[in-house]
Amino acid sequence: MIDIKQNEKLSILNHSCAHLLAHAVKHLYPEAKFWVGPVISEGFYYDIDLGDKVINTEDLDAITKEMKKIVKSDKLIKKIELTKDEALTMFKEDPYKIDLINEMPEGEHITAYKQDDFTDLCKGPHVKSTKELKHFKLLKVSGAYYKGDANNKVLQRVYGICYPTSEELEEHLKLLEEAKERDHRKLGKELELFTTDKLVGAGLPMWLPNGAVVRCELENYIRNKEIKEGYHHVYTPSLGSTELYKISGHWDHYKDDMFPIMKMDNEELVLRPMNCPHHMLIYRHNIHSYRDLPIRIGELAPDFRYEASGAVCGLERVRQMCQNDAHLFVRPDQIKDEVAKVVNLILSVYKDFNITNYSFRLSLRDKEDKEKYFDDDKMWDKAESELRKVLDELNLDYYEAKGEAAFYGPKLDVQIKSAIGHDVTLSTCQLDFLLPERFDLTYVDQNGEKVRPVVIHRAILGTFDRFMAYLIEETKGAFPTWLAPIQVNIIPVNNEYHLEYGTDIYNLLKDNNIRVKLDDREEKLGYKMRESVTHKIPFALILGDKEKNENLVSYRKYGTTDTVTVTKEEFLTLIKDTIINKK
Ligand code: TSB
Ligand code: ZN
Repeated sequence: MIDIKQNEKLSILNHSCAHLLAHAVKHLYPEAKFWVGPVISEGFYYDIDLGDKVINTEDLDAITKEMKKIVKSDKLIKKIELTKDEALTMFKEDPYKIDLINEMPEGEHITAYKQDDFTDLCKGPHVKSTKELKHFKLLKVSGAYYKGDANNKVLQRVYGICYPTSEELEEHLKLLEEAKERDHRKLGKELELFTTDKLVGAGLPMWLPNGAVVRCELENYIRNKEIKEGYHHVYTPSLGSTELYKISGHWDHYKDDMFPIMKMDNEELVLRPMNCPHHMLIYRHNIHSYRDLPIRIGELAPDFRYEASGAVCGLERVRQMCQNDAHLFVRPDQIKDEVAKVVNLILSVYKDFNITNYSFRLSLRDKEDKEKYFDDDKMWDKAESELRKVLDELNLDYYEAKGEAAFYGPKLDVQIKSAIGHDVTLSTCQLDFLLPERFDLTYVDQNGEKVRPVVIHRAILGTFDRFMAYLIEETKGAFPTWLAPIQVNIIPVNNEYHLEYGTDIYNLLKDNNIRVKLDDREEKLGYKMRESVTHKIPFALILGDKEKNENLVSYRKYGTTDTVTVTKEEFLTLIKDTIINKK
């Protein structure tokens, strides 16, 4: 989907449309007061104070009608230049605008835009006439705190989108509709993959049996892949003492993202937000020689983060997650090779899942932000330039982002876009010179001296939670056969004659570790076939007289309309091959 903010022409159009919206609202609700109406990646919105009035869908229709009227009447949009005093006089009825004007520095060049009987404070630029705003749509309305502060009044935020042509608008609306269909929260419910319950809490989804099957496959898949790459897996506790996190630096730089302390007897415990400190201690448990490195410690580990309640989203952003985590303890001369191996592992996994739409982001610190980042410029400069150098040597296409690093070091993040447009990190590979220092980690080098290793933090699937959200949206819930909760759905044409044969096939497949279901309900064949499709089961087997008498099966693959008849042995070979080769 086009990022409206990144396109100058569309930005101007959408910004002008925000004014058009405010203009129409002012006609319908003369008492309305306006805060801001910015362009966003998805179009525009306007925050409006309507007293106690809450805008509903019918109101949106009425506002749309009024906007169309103004469009039709072809009002010229004129720029007005103002001094601060003139601006204060012009907007004296509008406390929010007065606020904005007062916040502007003295001598600031102020402009407003006027269209007929409506004038709004604005930097511009705008289109020339309201008639250019013909192809818009108001999308939704929600409450939004004034200045985003929960102590302030709730304003009505109306969202919309505008395009130069009706075709472009229609295309956009179609994509929006498709995205809604792909939303993992919707599909997760329909396919019974996960659920949430207020009694458990926000951001704490529960994986249902169907989802748990997929997760288990993912866990086995990545664990096996890592074992082949020389990783050793461990299990460590989800709790740690506050002391541990004071040593690691989490206490100083990550406390706000952690759940509060649990005090018991003389102990202070916290739920861990990351696994690094535990893994540092595992490394420290032994004495290491330079010959032992790299040491790769992996764990599928639960972590807990106090994500804002407004930010939690299905499985995509949760408060308890399970990381596909590992910490690699390497010698400085091994950094490049190990980062390369991590990148290759990411690429190989993406190939298996057919993930193609992503970008690499080099996440750097924000030098000014002393609270978020460990304060050691020398260390940061070294880590950032080292990681950048490695990425350049690997010829990786990446962009840089300031203020996105971890508190302990820079990251190579793999960014994807979720169905509802969130830009989120899936995989990550991070270079860290800090934690080895904080935990006094060493190995004995060739000269018998104790020296520091470097740590690479990495998560390939990120977390199983977020990866699952991504997979659901990418596959639209139609998982590849190797992951599907049910792989084969057996449908006897008529229970009376074909159930026994159906049961034989069921047992054959089950004995071969295929996840199979026998639909023995007294329902019509067509109904059962349709349901098989609704549940997105990769293979439906239809068993009637011919199949029973000749020891055959007829199968239909999800997403196709033709039925193929083969011997049951052939089918077994086919399905096993499909699963093993992740087809
Ligand atoms: C890779 N210490 C490192 C680790 O060794 C770490 O914790 N990195 S992280 O903070 O970037 O988290 C790893 C991955 O977890 C991210 O790349 C992202 O894919 C996933 N993740 C982060 N926060 C959440 C969340 N709230 N819900 C679901 N997944 C998340
Ligand atoms: Zn880590």
